Amino acid sequence: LVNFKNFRIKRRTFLKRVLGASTLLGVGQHRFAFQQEANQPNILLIIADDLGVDKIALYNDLNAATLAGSQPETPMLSRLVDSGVIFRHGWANTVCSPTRASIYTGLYPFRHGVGVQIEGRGGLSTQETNGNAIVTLSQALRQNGYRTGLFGKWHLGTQQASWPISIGWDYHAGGMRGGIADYCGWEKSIGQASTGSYSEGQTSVYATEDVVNEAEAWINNESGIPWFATLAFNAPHTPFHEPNAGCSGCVENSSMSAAEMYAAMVECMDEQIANLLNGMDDAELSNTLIFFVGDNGTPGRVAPERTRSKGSIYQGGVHVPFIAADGAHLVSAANVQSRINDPGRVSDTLVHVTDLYATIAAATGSGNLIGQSADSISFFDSLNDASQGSDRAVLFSQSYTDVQILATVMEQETNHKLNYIEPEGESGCYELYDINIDPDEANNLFNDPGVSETQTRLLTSLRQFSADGNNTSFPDASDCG
Ligand SMILES: [Ca+2]
Repeated sequence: LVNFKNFRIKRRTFLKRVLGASTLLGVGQHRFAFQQEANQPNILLIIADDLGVDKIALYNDLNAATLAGSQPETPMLSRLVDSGVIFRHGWANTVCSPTRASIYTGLYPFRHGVGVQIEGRGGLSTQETNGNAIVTLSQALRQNGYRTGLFGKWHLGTQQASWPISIGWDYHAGGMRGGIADYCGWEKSIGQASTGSYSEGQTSVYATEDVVNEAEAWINNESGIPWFATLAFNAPHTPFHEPNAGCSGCVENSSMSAAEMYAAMVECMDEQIANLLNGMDDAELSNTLIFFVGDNGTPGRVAPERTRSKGSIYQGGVHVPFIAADGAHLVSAANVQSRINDPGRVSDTLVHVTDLYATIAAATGSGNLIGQSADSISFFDSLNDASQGSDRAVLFSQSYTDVQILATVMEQETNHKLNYIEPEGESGCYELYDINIDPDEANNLFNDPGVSETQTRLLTSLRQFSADGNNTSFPDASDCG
């Protein structure tokens, strides 16, 4: 066992060196091209895989969800909240690929065309379903002088046209697919835009740690050039396992339950995020904006309700942790200029993962490069100024295949939520809930006379999303009962 451990450490060090060298080659072309401006903060976008609010104790105080057992300790996420804003109502789509496509394009699934998980063929296209060209967030930021790096999971296609390095990222190191076989033995892909190609190989570096090792090496490689780094952790997606005490390996023959493993995997992600931020120098960190989101709800096996979890249109499928933080507030130095005022606050402004696109574009002065996206609504002003909300009046999430449609809307005005459920081979039906007093969606109010005006508004909102090429007309359908 001791020998095995030693081997592992050596291998990690070796990989770090190799990857450090390759990163240098990848971005060398930009070395003298740009200088970081004061209005060009670094952007650290952190995506947790399969993490709903029901697993994050921070949301306990927000009366936002029934919490499931085995809460992970997440001190780093708490520090982020103390350094920024936690959003009470943040939504993703119901599963991985549609959410990731929405983050990177600022579009809803019916427009970017990724309706469900990508398995095998298919992938993110640079054209909307109506034929308009898509400018990815990374393309816009790169054009604005940013280095762009993706660390971890992609899951938006394995064909060249859909590769990250084909559509805006200078560098990608991680898994190309939806999951990895084993956190301590997985296939790693390393791609560089400068060569237009990937190399692949097996690695035994603990996947959660690898994301941070890669990001750290890449960030430290050049200073003075603004960067956009996406940390797309595999954690806490399956395979569930018990990480070792240092969050750098896997315990074999664990006696933990699935829920305990899941919680431990979240704790290791939190610890690795802390490692990255604690390792950054103050000047770098104070000029970095940080966003943290889950890509969909908690998986059924460890969720409070198996049938209302990841993949469903209920809160358990779409309601995710959503935090924005300013590195300036993580640094103790005086006279650091911050971009988020009144840190440590809770925001009731509705935010959706599509909004990260316009928000990050606004934060980096790249708004003129992203084109028109009515779907993505910047909440950047609400970060600067606690008295402001965003212009988002309604949240909308969906998933769809040729035979099944799920969609949901929630309005800012009343926080009532309308679900549309059309299973394979059946006609659609609706449910309506008051999320303020019924966050678990237990009391269906559809066709209740007391909410008739609200119901009409929500149906109108939902049908607005059926315009312009959506795949359903959201018919007059019955109460789901
Ligand atoms: Ca996911």
